[in-house]
Amino acid sequence: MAPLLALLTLLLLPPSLSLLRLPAAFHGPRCPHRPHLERHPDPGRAPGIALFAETESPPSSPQALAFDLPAYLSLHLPSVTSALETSLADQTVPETSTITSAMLYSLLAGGKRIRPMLCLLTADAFLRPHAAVLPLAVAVEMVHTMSLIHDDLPAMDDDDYRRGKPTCHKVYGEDVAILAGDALLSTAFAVLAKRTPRGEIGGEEGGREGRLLDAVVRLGEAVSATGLAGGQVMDLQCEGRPSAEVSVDDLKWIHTHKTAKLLNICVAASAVLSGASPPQVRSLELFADKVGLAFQVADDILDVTASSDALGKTAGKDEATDKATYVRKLGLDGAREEAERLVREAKGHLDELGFGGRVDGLKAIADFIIDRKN
Ligand code: GRG
Repeated sequence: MAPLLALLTLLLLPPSLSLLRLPAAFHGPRCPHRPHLERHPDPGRAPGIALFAETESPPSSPQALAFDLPAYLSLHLPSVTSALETSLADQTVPETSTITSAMLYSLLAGGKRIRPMLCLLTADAFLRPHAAVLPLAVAVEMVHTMSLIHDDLPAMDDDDYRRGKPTCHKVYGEDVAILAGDALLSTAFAVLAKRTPRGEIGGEEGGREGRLLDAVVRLGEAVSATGLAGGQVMDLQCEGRPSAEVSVDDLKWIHTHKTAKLLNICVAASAVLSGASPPQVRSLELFADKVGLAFQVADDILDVTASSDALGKTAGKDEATDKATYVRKLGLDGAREEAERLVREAKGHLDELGFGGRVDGLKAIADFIIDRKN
């Protein structure tokens, strides 16, 4: 219990950031069917980052019990947090204080840090040092944070709360929030390309720059029309249709692109930088694609079973907006079975690597993704 309390204290340390209020100016395309929702969480809490400490019941599968994820986090999360905290140091001058403050506000607002952990756990599976993949971990968290900032904008999901705090545009205005997202996205590529220590990259010595280039390309593709951006557009289009007209295949396409692609790049690029062979990278991609879908099924379940306070964002929103979800399509029990099936199959792809216990951390995080409380 003591290590869990220590971890909770560590994770809840607030960043000391100034909250500037600036005028909003945004004229993006409107999407229909977005009634304003009144329910919202208590802005004083930042539950996202405390998830492992707050988990009330132990994870259900024996795999998760075998690997001590909270202990792993307490050991390795500080290096990620500190890399995120210092990631904008070279961009921070008096003239940039507004935008860097908005970027850091969202980047350090909390969050489960699942994506950075996937990067580190993949390097562990290949017995490689974290140094090679830490810039990748920072880069994917920057891209993820950008996607949350943009997702919360009035032109998209129109949310007031994220990670238990007012959304970036509520604090800084839509104009600055859009630009903060843009800057996080482009900085992610700069961090990955510039800060990855060449000497720590795995594989043949002559192939290291090529491996880094491969990782950069994968990150670009993950955000492209066949990645996050395309998945989000399809999601917006489906939101405008009655949920009965949206098929399970549509949902699968949306979430494979909108959610799974970013998890895919975490493990695939980390494996590439760790010296993995193409078949090994492929097994990890299949793992991440299934975990990514399971993640979304779990999100849909939480939307109807958890409170806004526990989620750190508005709960019950899917139901209120007649959004097509796995719960609507499969029922609550069917959605739970689907999540379990996906995670079971995902773990099967890890076993293809023949790494034995070295993939237990990745298995534990897959279990956590469907057992989580927020
Ligand atoms: C601007 C090029 C460009 C792309 C962005 C807005 C957008 C396009 C995509 C939306 C992507 C999105 C918000 C996907 C949802 C992914 C998801 C399940 C988020 C929640 O992840 P958690 O639970 O969040 O890991 P925390 O806060 O814990 O990090």
